[in-house]
Amino acid sequence: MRFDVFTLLPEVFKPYLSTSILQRASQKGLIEVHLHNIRHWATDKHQTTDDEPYGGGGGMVMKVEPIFAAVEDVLGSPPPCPVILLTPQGRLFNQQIAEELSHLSQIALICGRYEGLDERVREHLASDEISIGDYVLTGGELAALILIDAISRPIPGVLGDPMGAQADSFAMGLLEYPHYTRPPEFRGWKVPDILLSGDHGKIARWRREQSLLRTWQRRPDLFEKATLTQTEQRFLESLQQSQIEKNQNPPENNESRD
Ligand code: 6GU
Repeated sequence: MRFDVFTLLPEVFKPYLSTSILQRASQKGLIEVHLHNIRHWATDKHQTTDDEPYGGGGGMVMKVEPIFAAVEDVLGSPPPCPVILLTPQGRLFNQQIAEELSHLSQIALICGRYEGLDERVREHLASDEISIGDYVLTGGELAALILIDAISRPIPGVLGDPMGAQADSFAMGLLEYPHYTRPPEFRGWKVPDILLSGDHGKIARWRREQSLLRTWQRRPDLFEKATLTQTEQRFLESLQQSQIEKNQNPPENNESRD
């Protein structure tokens, strides 16, 4: 998978990409991240990449020409791959989108900065727009890193454990079960006995039930898309039944936690 990132801040990508799993993925040739500084395609002597908005008002707008020049110079015209604009106005990124994009051989990412960018980039260069959540960042760089990370993980060989990415409960549409490692007791807080029992069948069942319980308590909205076995369906119904008996409903969503 090749990523071409167009940004005014290429240096912010390097520390994260040269660490741990993503670095190993690059060394193994599984991913390639090419960083392109949009400023190199600015044509005036001050290498201007932003300008005042037509119609007035505050803030600066990223200029259209350097972005087109950068993308067309690197990728050709028309680009042979999706060109994704990172913007809070895009469709909301999730695991399903990450997995779909992980099957592609190449993706271009354009990071907006300042208060905005010329609408013609959106209309005539980008083929997709993605947001990572309902909050506003100062630029698309962190969002691009998040996409690169989430899109790389499902690529075979990126995680050490070949089952790794599929076994993630989020990939299966649920929240993760609780994890523990040594010591078996810390400040009086014990690891659940079942995890020390050596009974792998029971452990697997406990984990699946914990995933269901957590999802039910914190993110019941995820059940709308998850596919459950009959046993899991029955476990969920027993949770609902015990809750009805206590006359208490699960939280609507995770905003009401804590
Ligand atoms: Cl992709 N960019 C910016 N600037 N802010 C965001 C975002 C992206 N996603 C959520 N907030």
